[in-house]
Amino acid sequence: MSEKILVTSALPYANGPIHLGHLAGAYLPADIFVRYHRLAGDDIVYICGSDEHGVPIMLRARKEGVSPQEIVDRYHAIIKKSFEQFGMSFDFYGRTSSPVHYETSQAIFRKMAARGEFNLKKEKQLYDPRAKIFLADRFVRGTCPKCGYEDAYGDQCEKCGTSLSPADLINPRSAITNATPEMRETTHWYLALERYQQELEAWIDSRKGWKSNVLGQIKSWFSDGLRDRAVTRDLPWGVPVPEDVAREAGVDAEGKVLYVWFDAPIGYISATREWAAEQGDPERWKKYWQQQDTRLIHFIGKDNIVFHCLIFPAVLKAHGDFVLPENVPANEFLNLEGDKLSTSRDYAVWLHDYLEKFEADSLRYCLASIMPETKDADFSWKDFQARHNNELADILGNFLNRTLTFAHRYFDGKVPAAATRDAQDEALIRRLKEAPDKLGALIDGHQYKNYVREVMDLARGANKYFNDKAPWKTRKEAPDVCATTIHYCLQTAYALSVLFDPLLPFTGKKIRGQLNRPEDFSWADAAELSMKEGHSLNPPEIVFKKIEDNLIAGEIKRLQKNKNSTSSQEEEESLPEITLDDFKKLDLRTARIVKAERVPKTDKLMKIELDVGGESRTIVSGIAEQYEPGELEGRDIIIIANLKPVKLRGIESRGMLLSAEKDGRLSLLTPYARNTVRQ
Ligand code: B3M
Ligand code: ZN
Repeated sequence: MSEKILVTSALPYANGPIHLGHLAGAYLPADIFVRYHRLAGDDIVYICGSDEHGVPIMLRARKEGVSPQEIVDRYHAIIKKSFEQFGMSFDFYGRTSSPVHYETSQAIFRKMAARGEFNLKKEKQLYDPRAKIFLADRFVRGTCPKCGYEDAYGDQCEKCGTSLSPADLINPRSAITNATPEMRETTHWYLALERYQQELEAWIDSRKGWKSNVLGQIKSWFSDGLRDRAVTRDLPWGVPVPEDVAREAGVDAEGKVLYVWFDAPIGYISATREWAAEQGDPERWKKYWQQQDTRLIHFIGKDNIVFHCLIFPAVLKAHGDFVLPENVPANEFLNLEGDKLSTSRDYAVWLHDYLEKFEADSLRYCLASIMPETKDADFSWKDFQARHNNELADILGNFLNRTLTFAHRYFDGKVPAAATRDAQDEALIRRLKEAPDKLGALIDGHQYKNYVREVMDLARGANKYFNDKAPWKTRKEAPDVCATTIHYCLQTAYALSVLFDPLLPFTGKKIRGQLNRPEDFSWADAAELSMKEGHSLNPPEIVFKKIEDNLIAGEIKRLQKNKNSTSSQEEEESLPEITLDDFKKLDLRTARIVKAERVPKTDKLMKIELDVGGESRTIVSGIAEQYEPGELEGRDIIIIANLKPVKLRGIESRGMLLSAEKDGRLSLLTPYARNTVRQ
């Protein structure tokens, strides 16, 4: 029975190109899923678009001396084109600077305001008098009160990890103009998220088949307690707060816009509206968003979980009328040659660059094979080359080529007749009959790596069948058996073109071209043995040319250069040299963690009771996102014992624990003493 499915992929920010990490996270799995369900005959719509608001876009525009619209126009075009060339099969790729999006976001905001779903809060915020904008925490810099680092952000000190608010900073300055910010009063609308906690917990409990990495993050938000969240900002770029709503609330709407994470997910709805209008049926979007029999699935990266699993569902609930997601199969992150991707250091493989040198399907195959479904994964150029050469070319390509070449050389380029089947023929046919359901279930269950392994295994089995049947021998000794072998090899070649199609759409088309078969086919056709005796075949062509070492070496060299380089930002932050005397000022001591607990109403702070050589002391550290209290207690760590005490969230912190970043993760430094004295 056909299903009605609405699929979205996270809207990429239109202030830079797409890289491999984006593809492995929110885009490739979705495209495989959608392509499969289309072939399976389901009523599926795939929506995406550019996310064109937010402060980073504004800052980039300021840096380049152009308008934000010029930035988003540039990158919307680059992103859209590279997605098309990568085979992303969106039904509609929209953008959140479109008039339909403004109208849709404002209408949802208006209805929620009318239903009393917002709390209005007056607050004091830092204002940049030169840029004439209020500063989000991230855009205030200053000296960290804890460690004295002079480039701490308004929300966190990157050096000692302490979670801060702009008011904590010493000598605060605007990250945009360096001006000294002024404290000004402003009013914002807050989504009353707290009141939805119970309902959201029950809804999450009702979800089936959600990934543990997603549920884990959601549960930690629940245990911290959901708090109301501001859904408006004072910024010159964004969807304006509707004037009628502001007037009604007695607030001056001037310069107030919807928070980017309030309007962006609504971009899924507005893009579906634009799609429906393009279909000539403007109301058709409601069939997907406002009927409960829709399977709504959001494909995202793990950094977007809270917005898609808590905040956007709360908005949809608060508004009423909308379906909520069946699943949000968020992927983890993709690293690059063992290191974290870094767009600021250009330590990335950009999709539009890749496509100038390599085939889309080679990358689709490699990324799907290593997909970070439940844990971070690593892309390496050597592995990419190996998978292309040893699997795509040597297994799939080889089977196709030897089958078609044999059919042209000895059967006049036609499908030969099949005589009686033997056990090997039956076994192969059985695998073809079972494949559509088996592979379809893996894809529908978001097990993409398993799907890739199984479908390539089918190609391996086909090669084994060819070798075991040895048609080059039976051609002389038992021509009927030879004809049967090639007959079923051609059936298998067609089946593989269908079963690989969600993953390798360009290759699937090439194979069907060589088999002289139309592009009108369904998933179930893979099991139909539909290559008829006497059907004429087109001449064979190599489907996967090998990738040479020198091409890969060039890519690795480029990355190495960027890996070691530092971005201008990192150059600024590399610290000045110190002398031995400077170092001797540090009183480094080992300490045992006696007790650890999260500091209430903070995301990052942990209060830690220590035993420092018999003396008890308390420190506060920004490690609560990386560690659980329980796993810290009893551990020995190293602290700077003579750091000037500082009060954080009312707790006096006397010292600082030592930590370092390794493989993109925070690692606590711990003492290692040999048990025995070296002889
Ligand atoms: N643009 C964040 C990101 O690109 C954001 C996604 C919006 S999805 C509604 O990771
Ligand atoms: Zn600090």
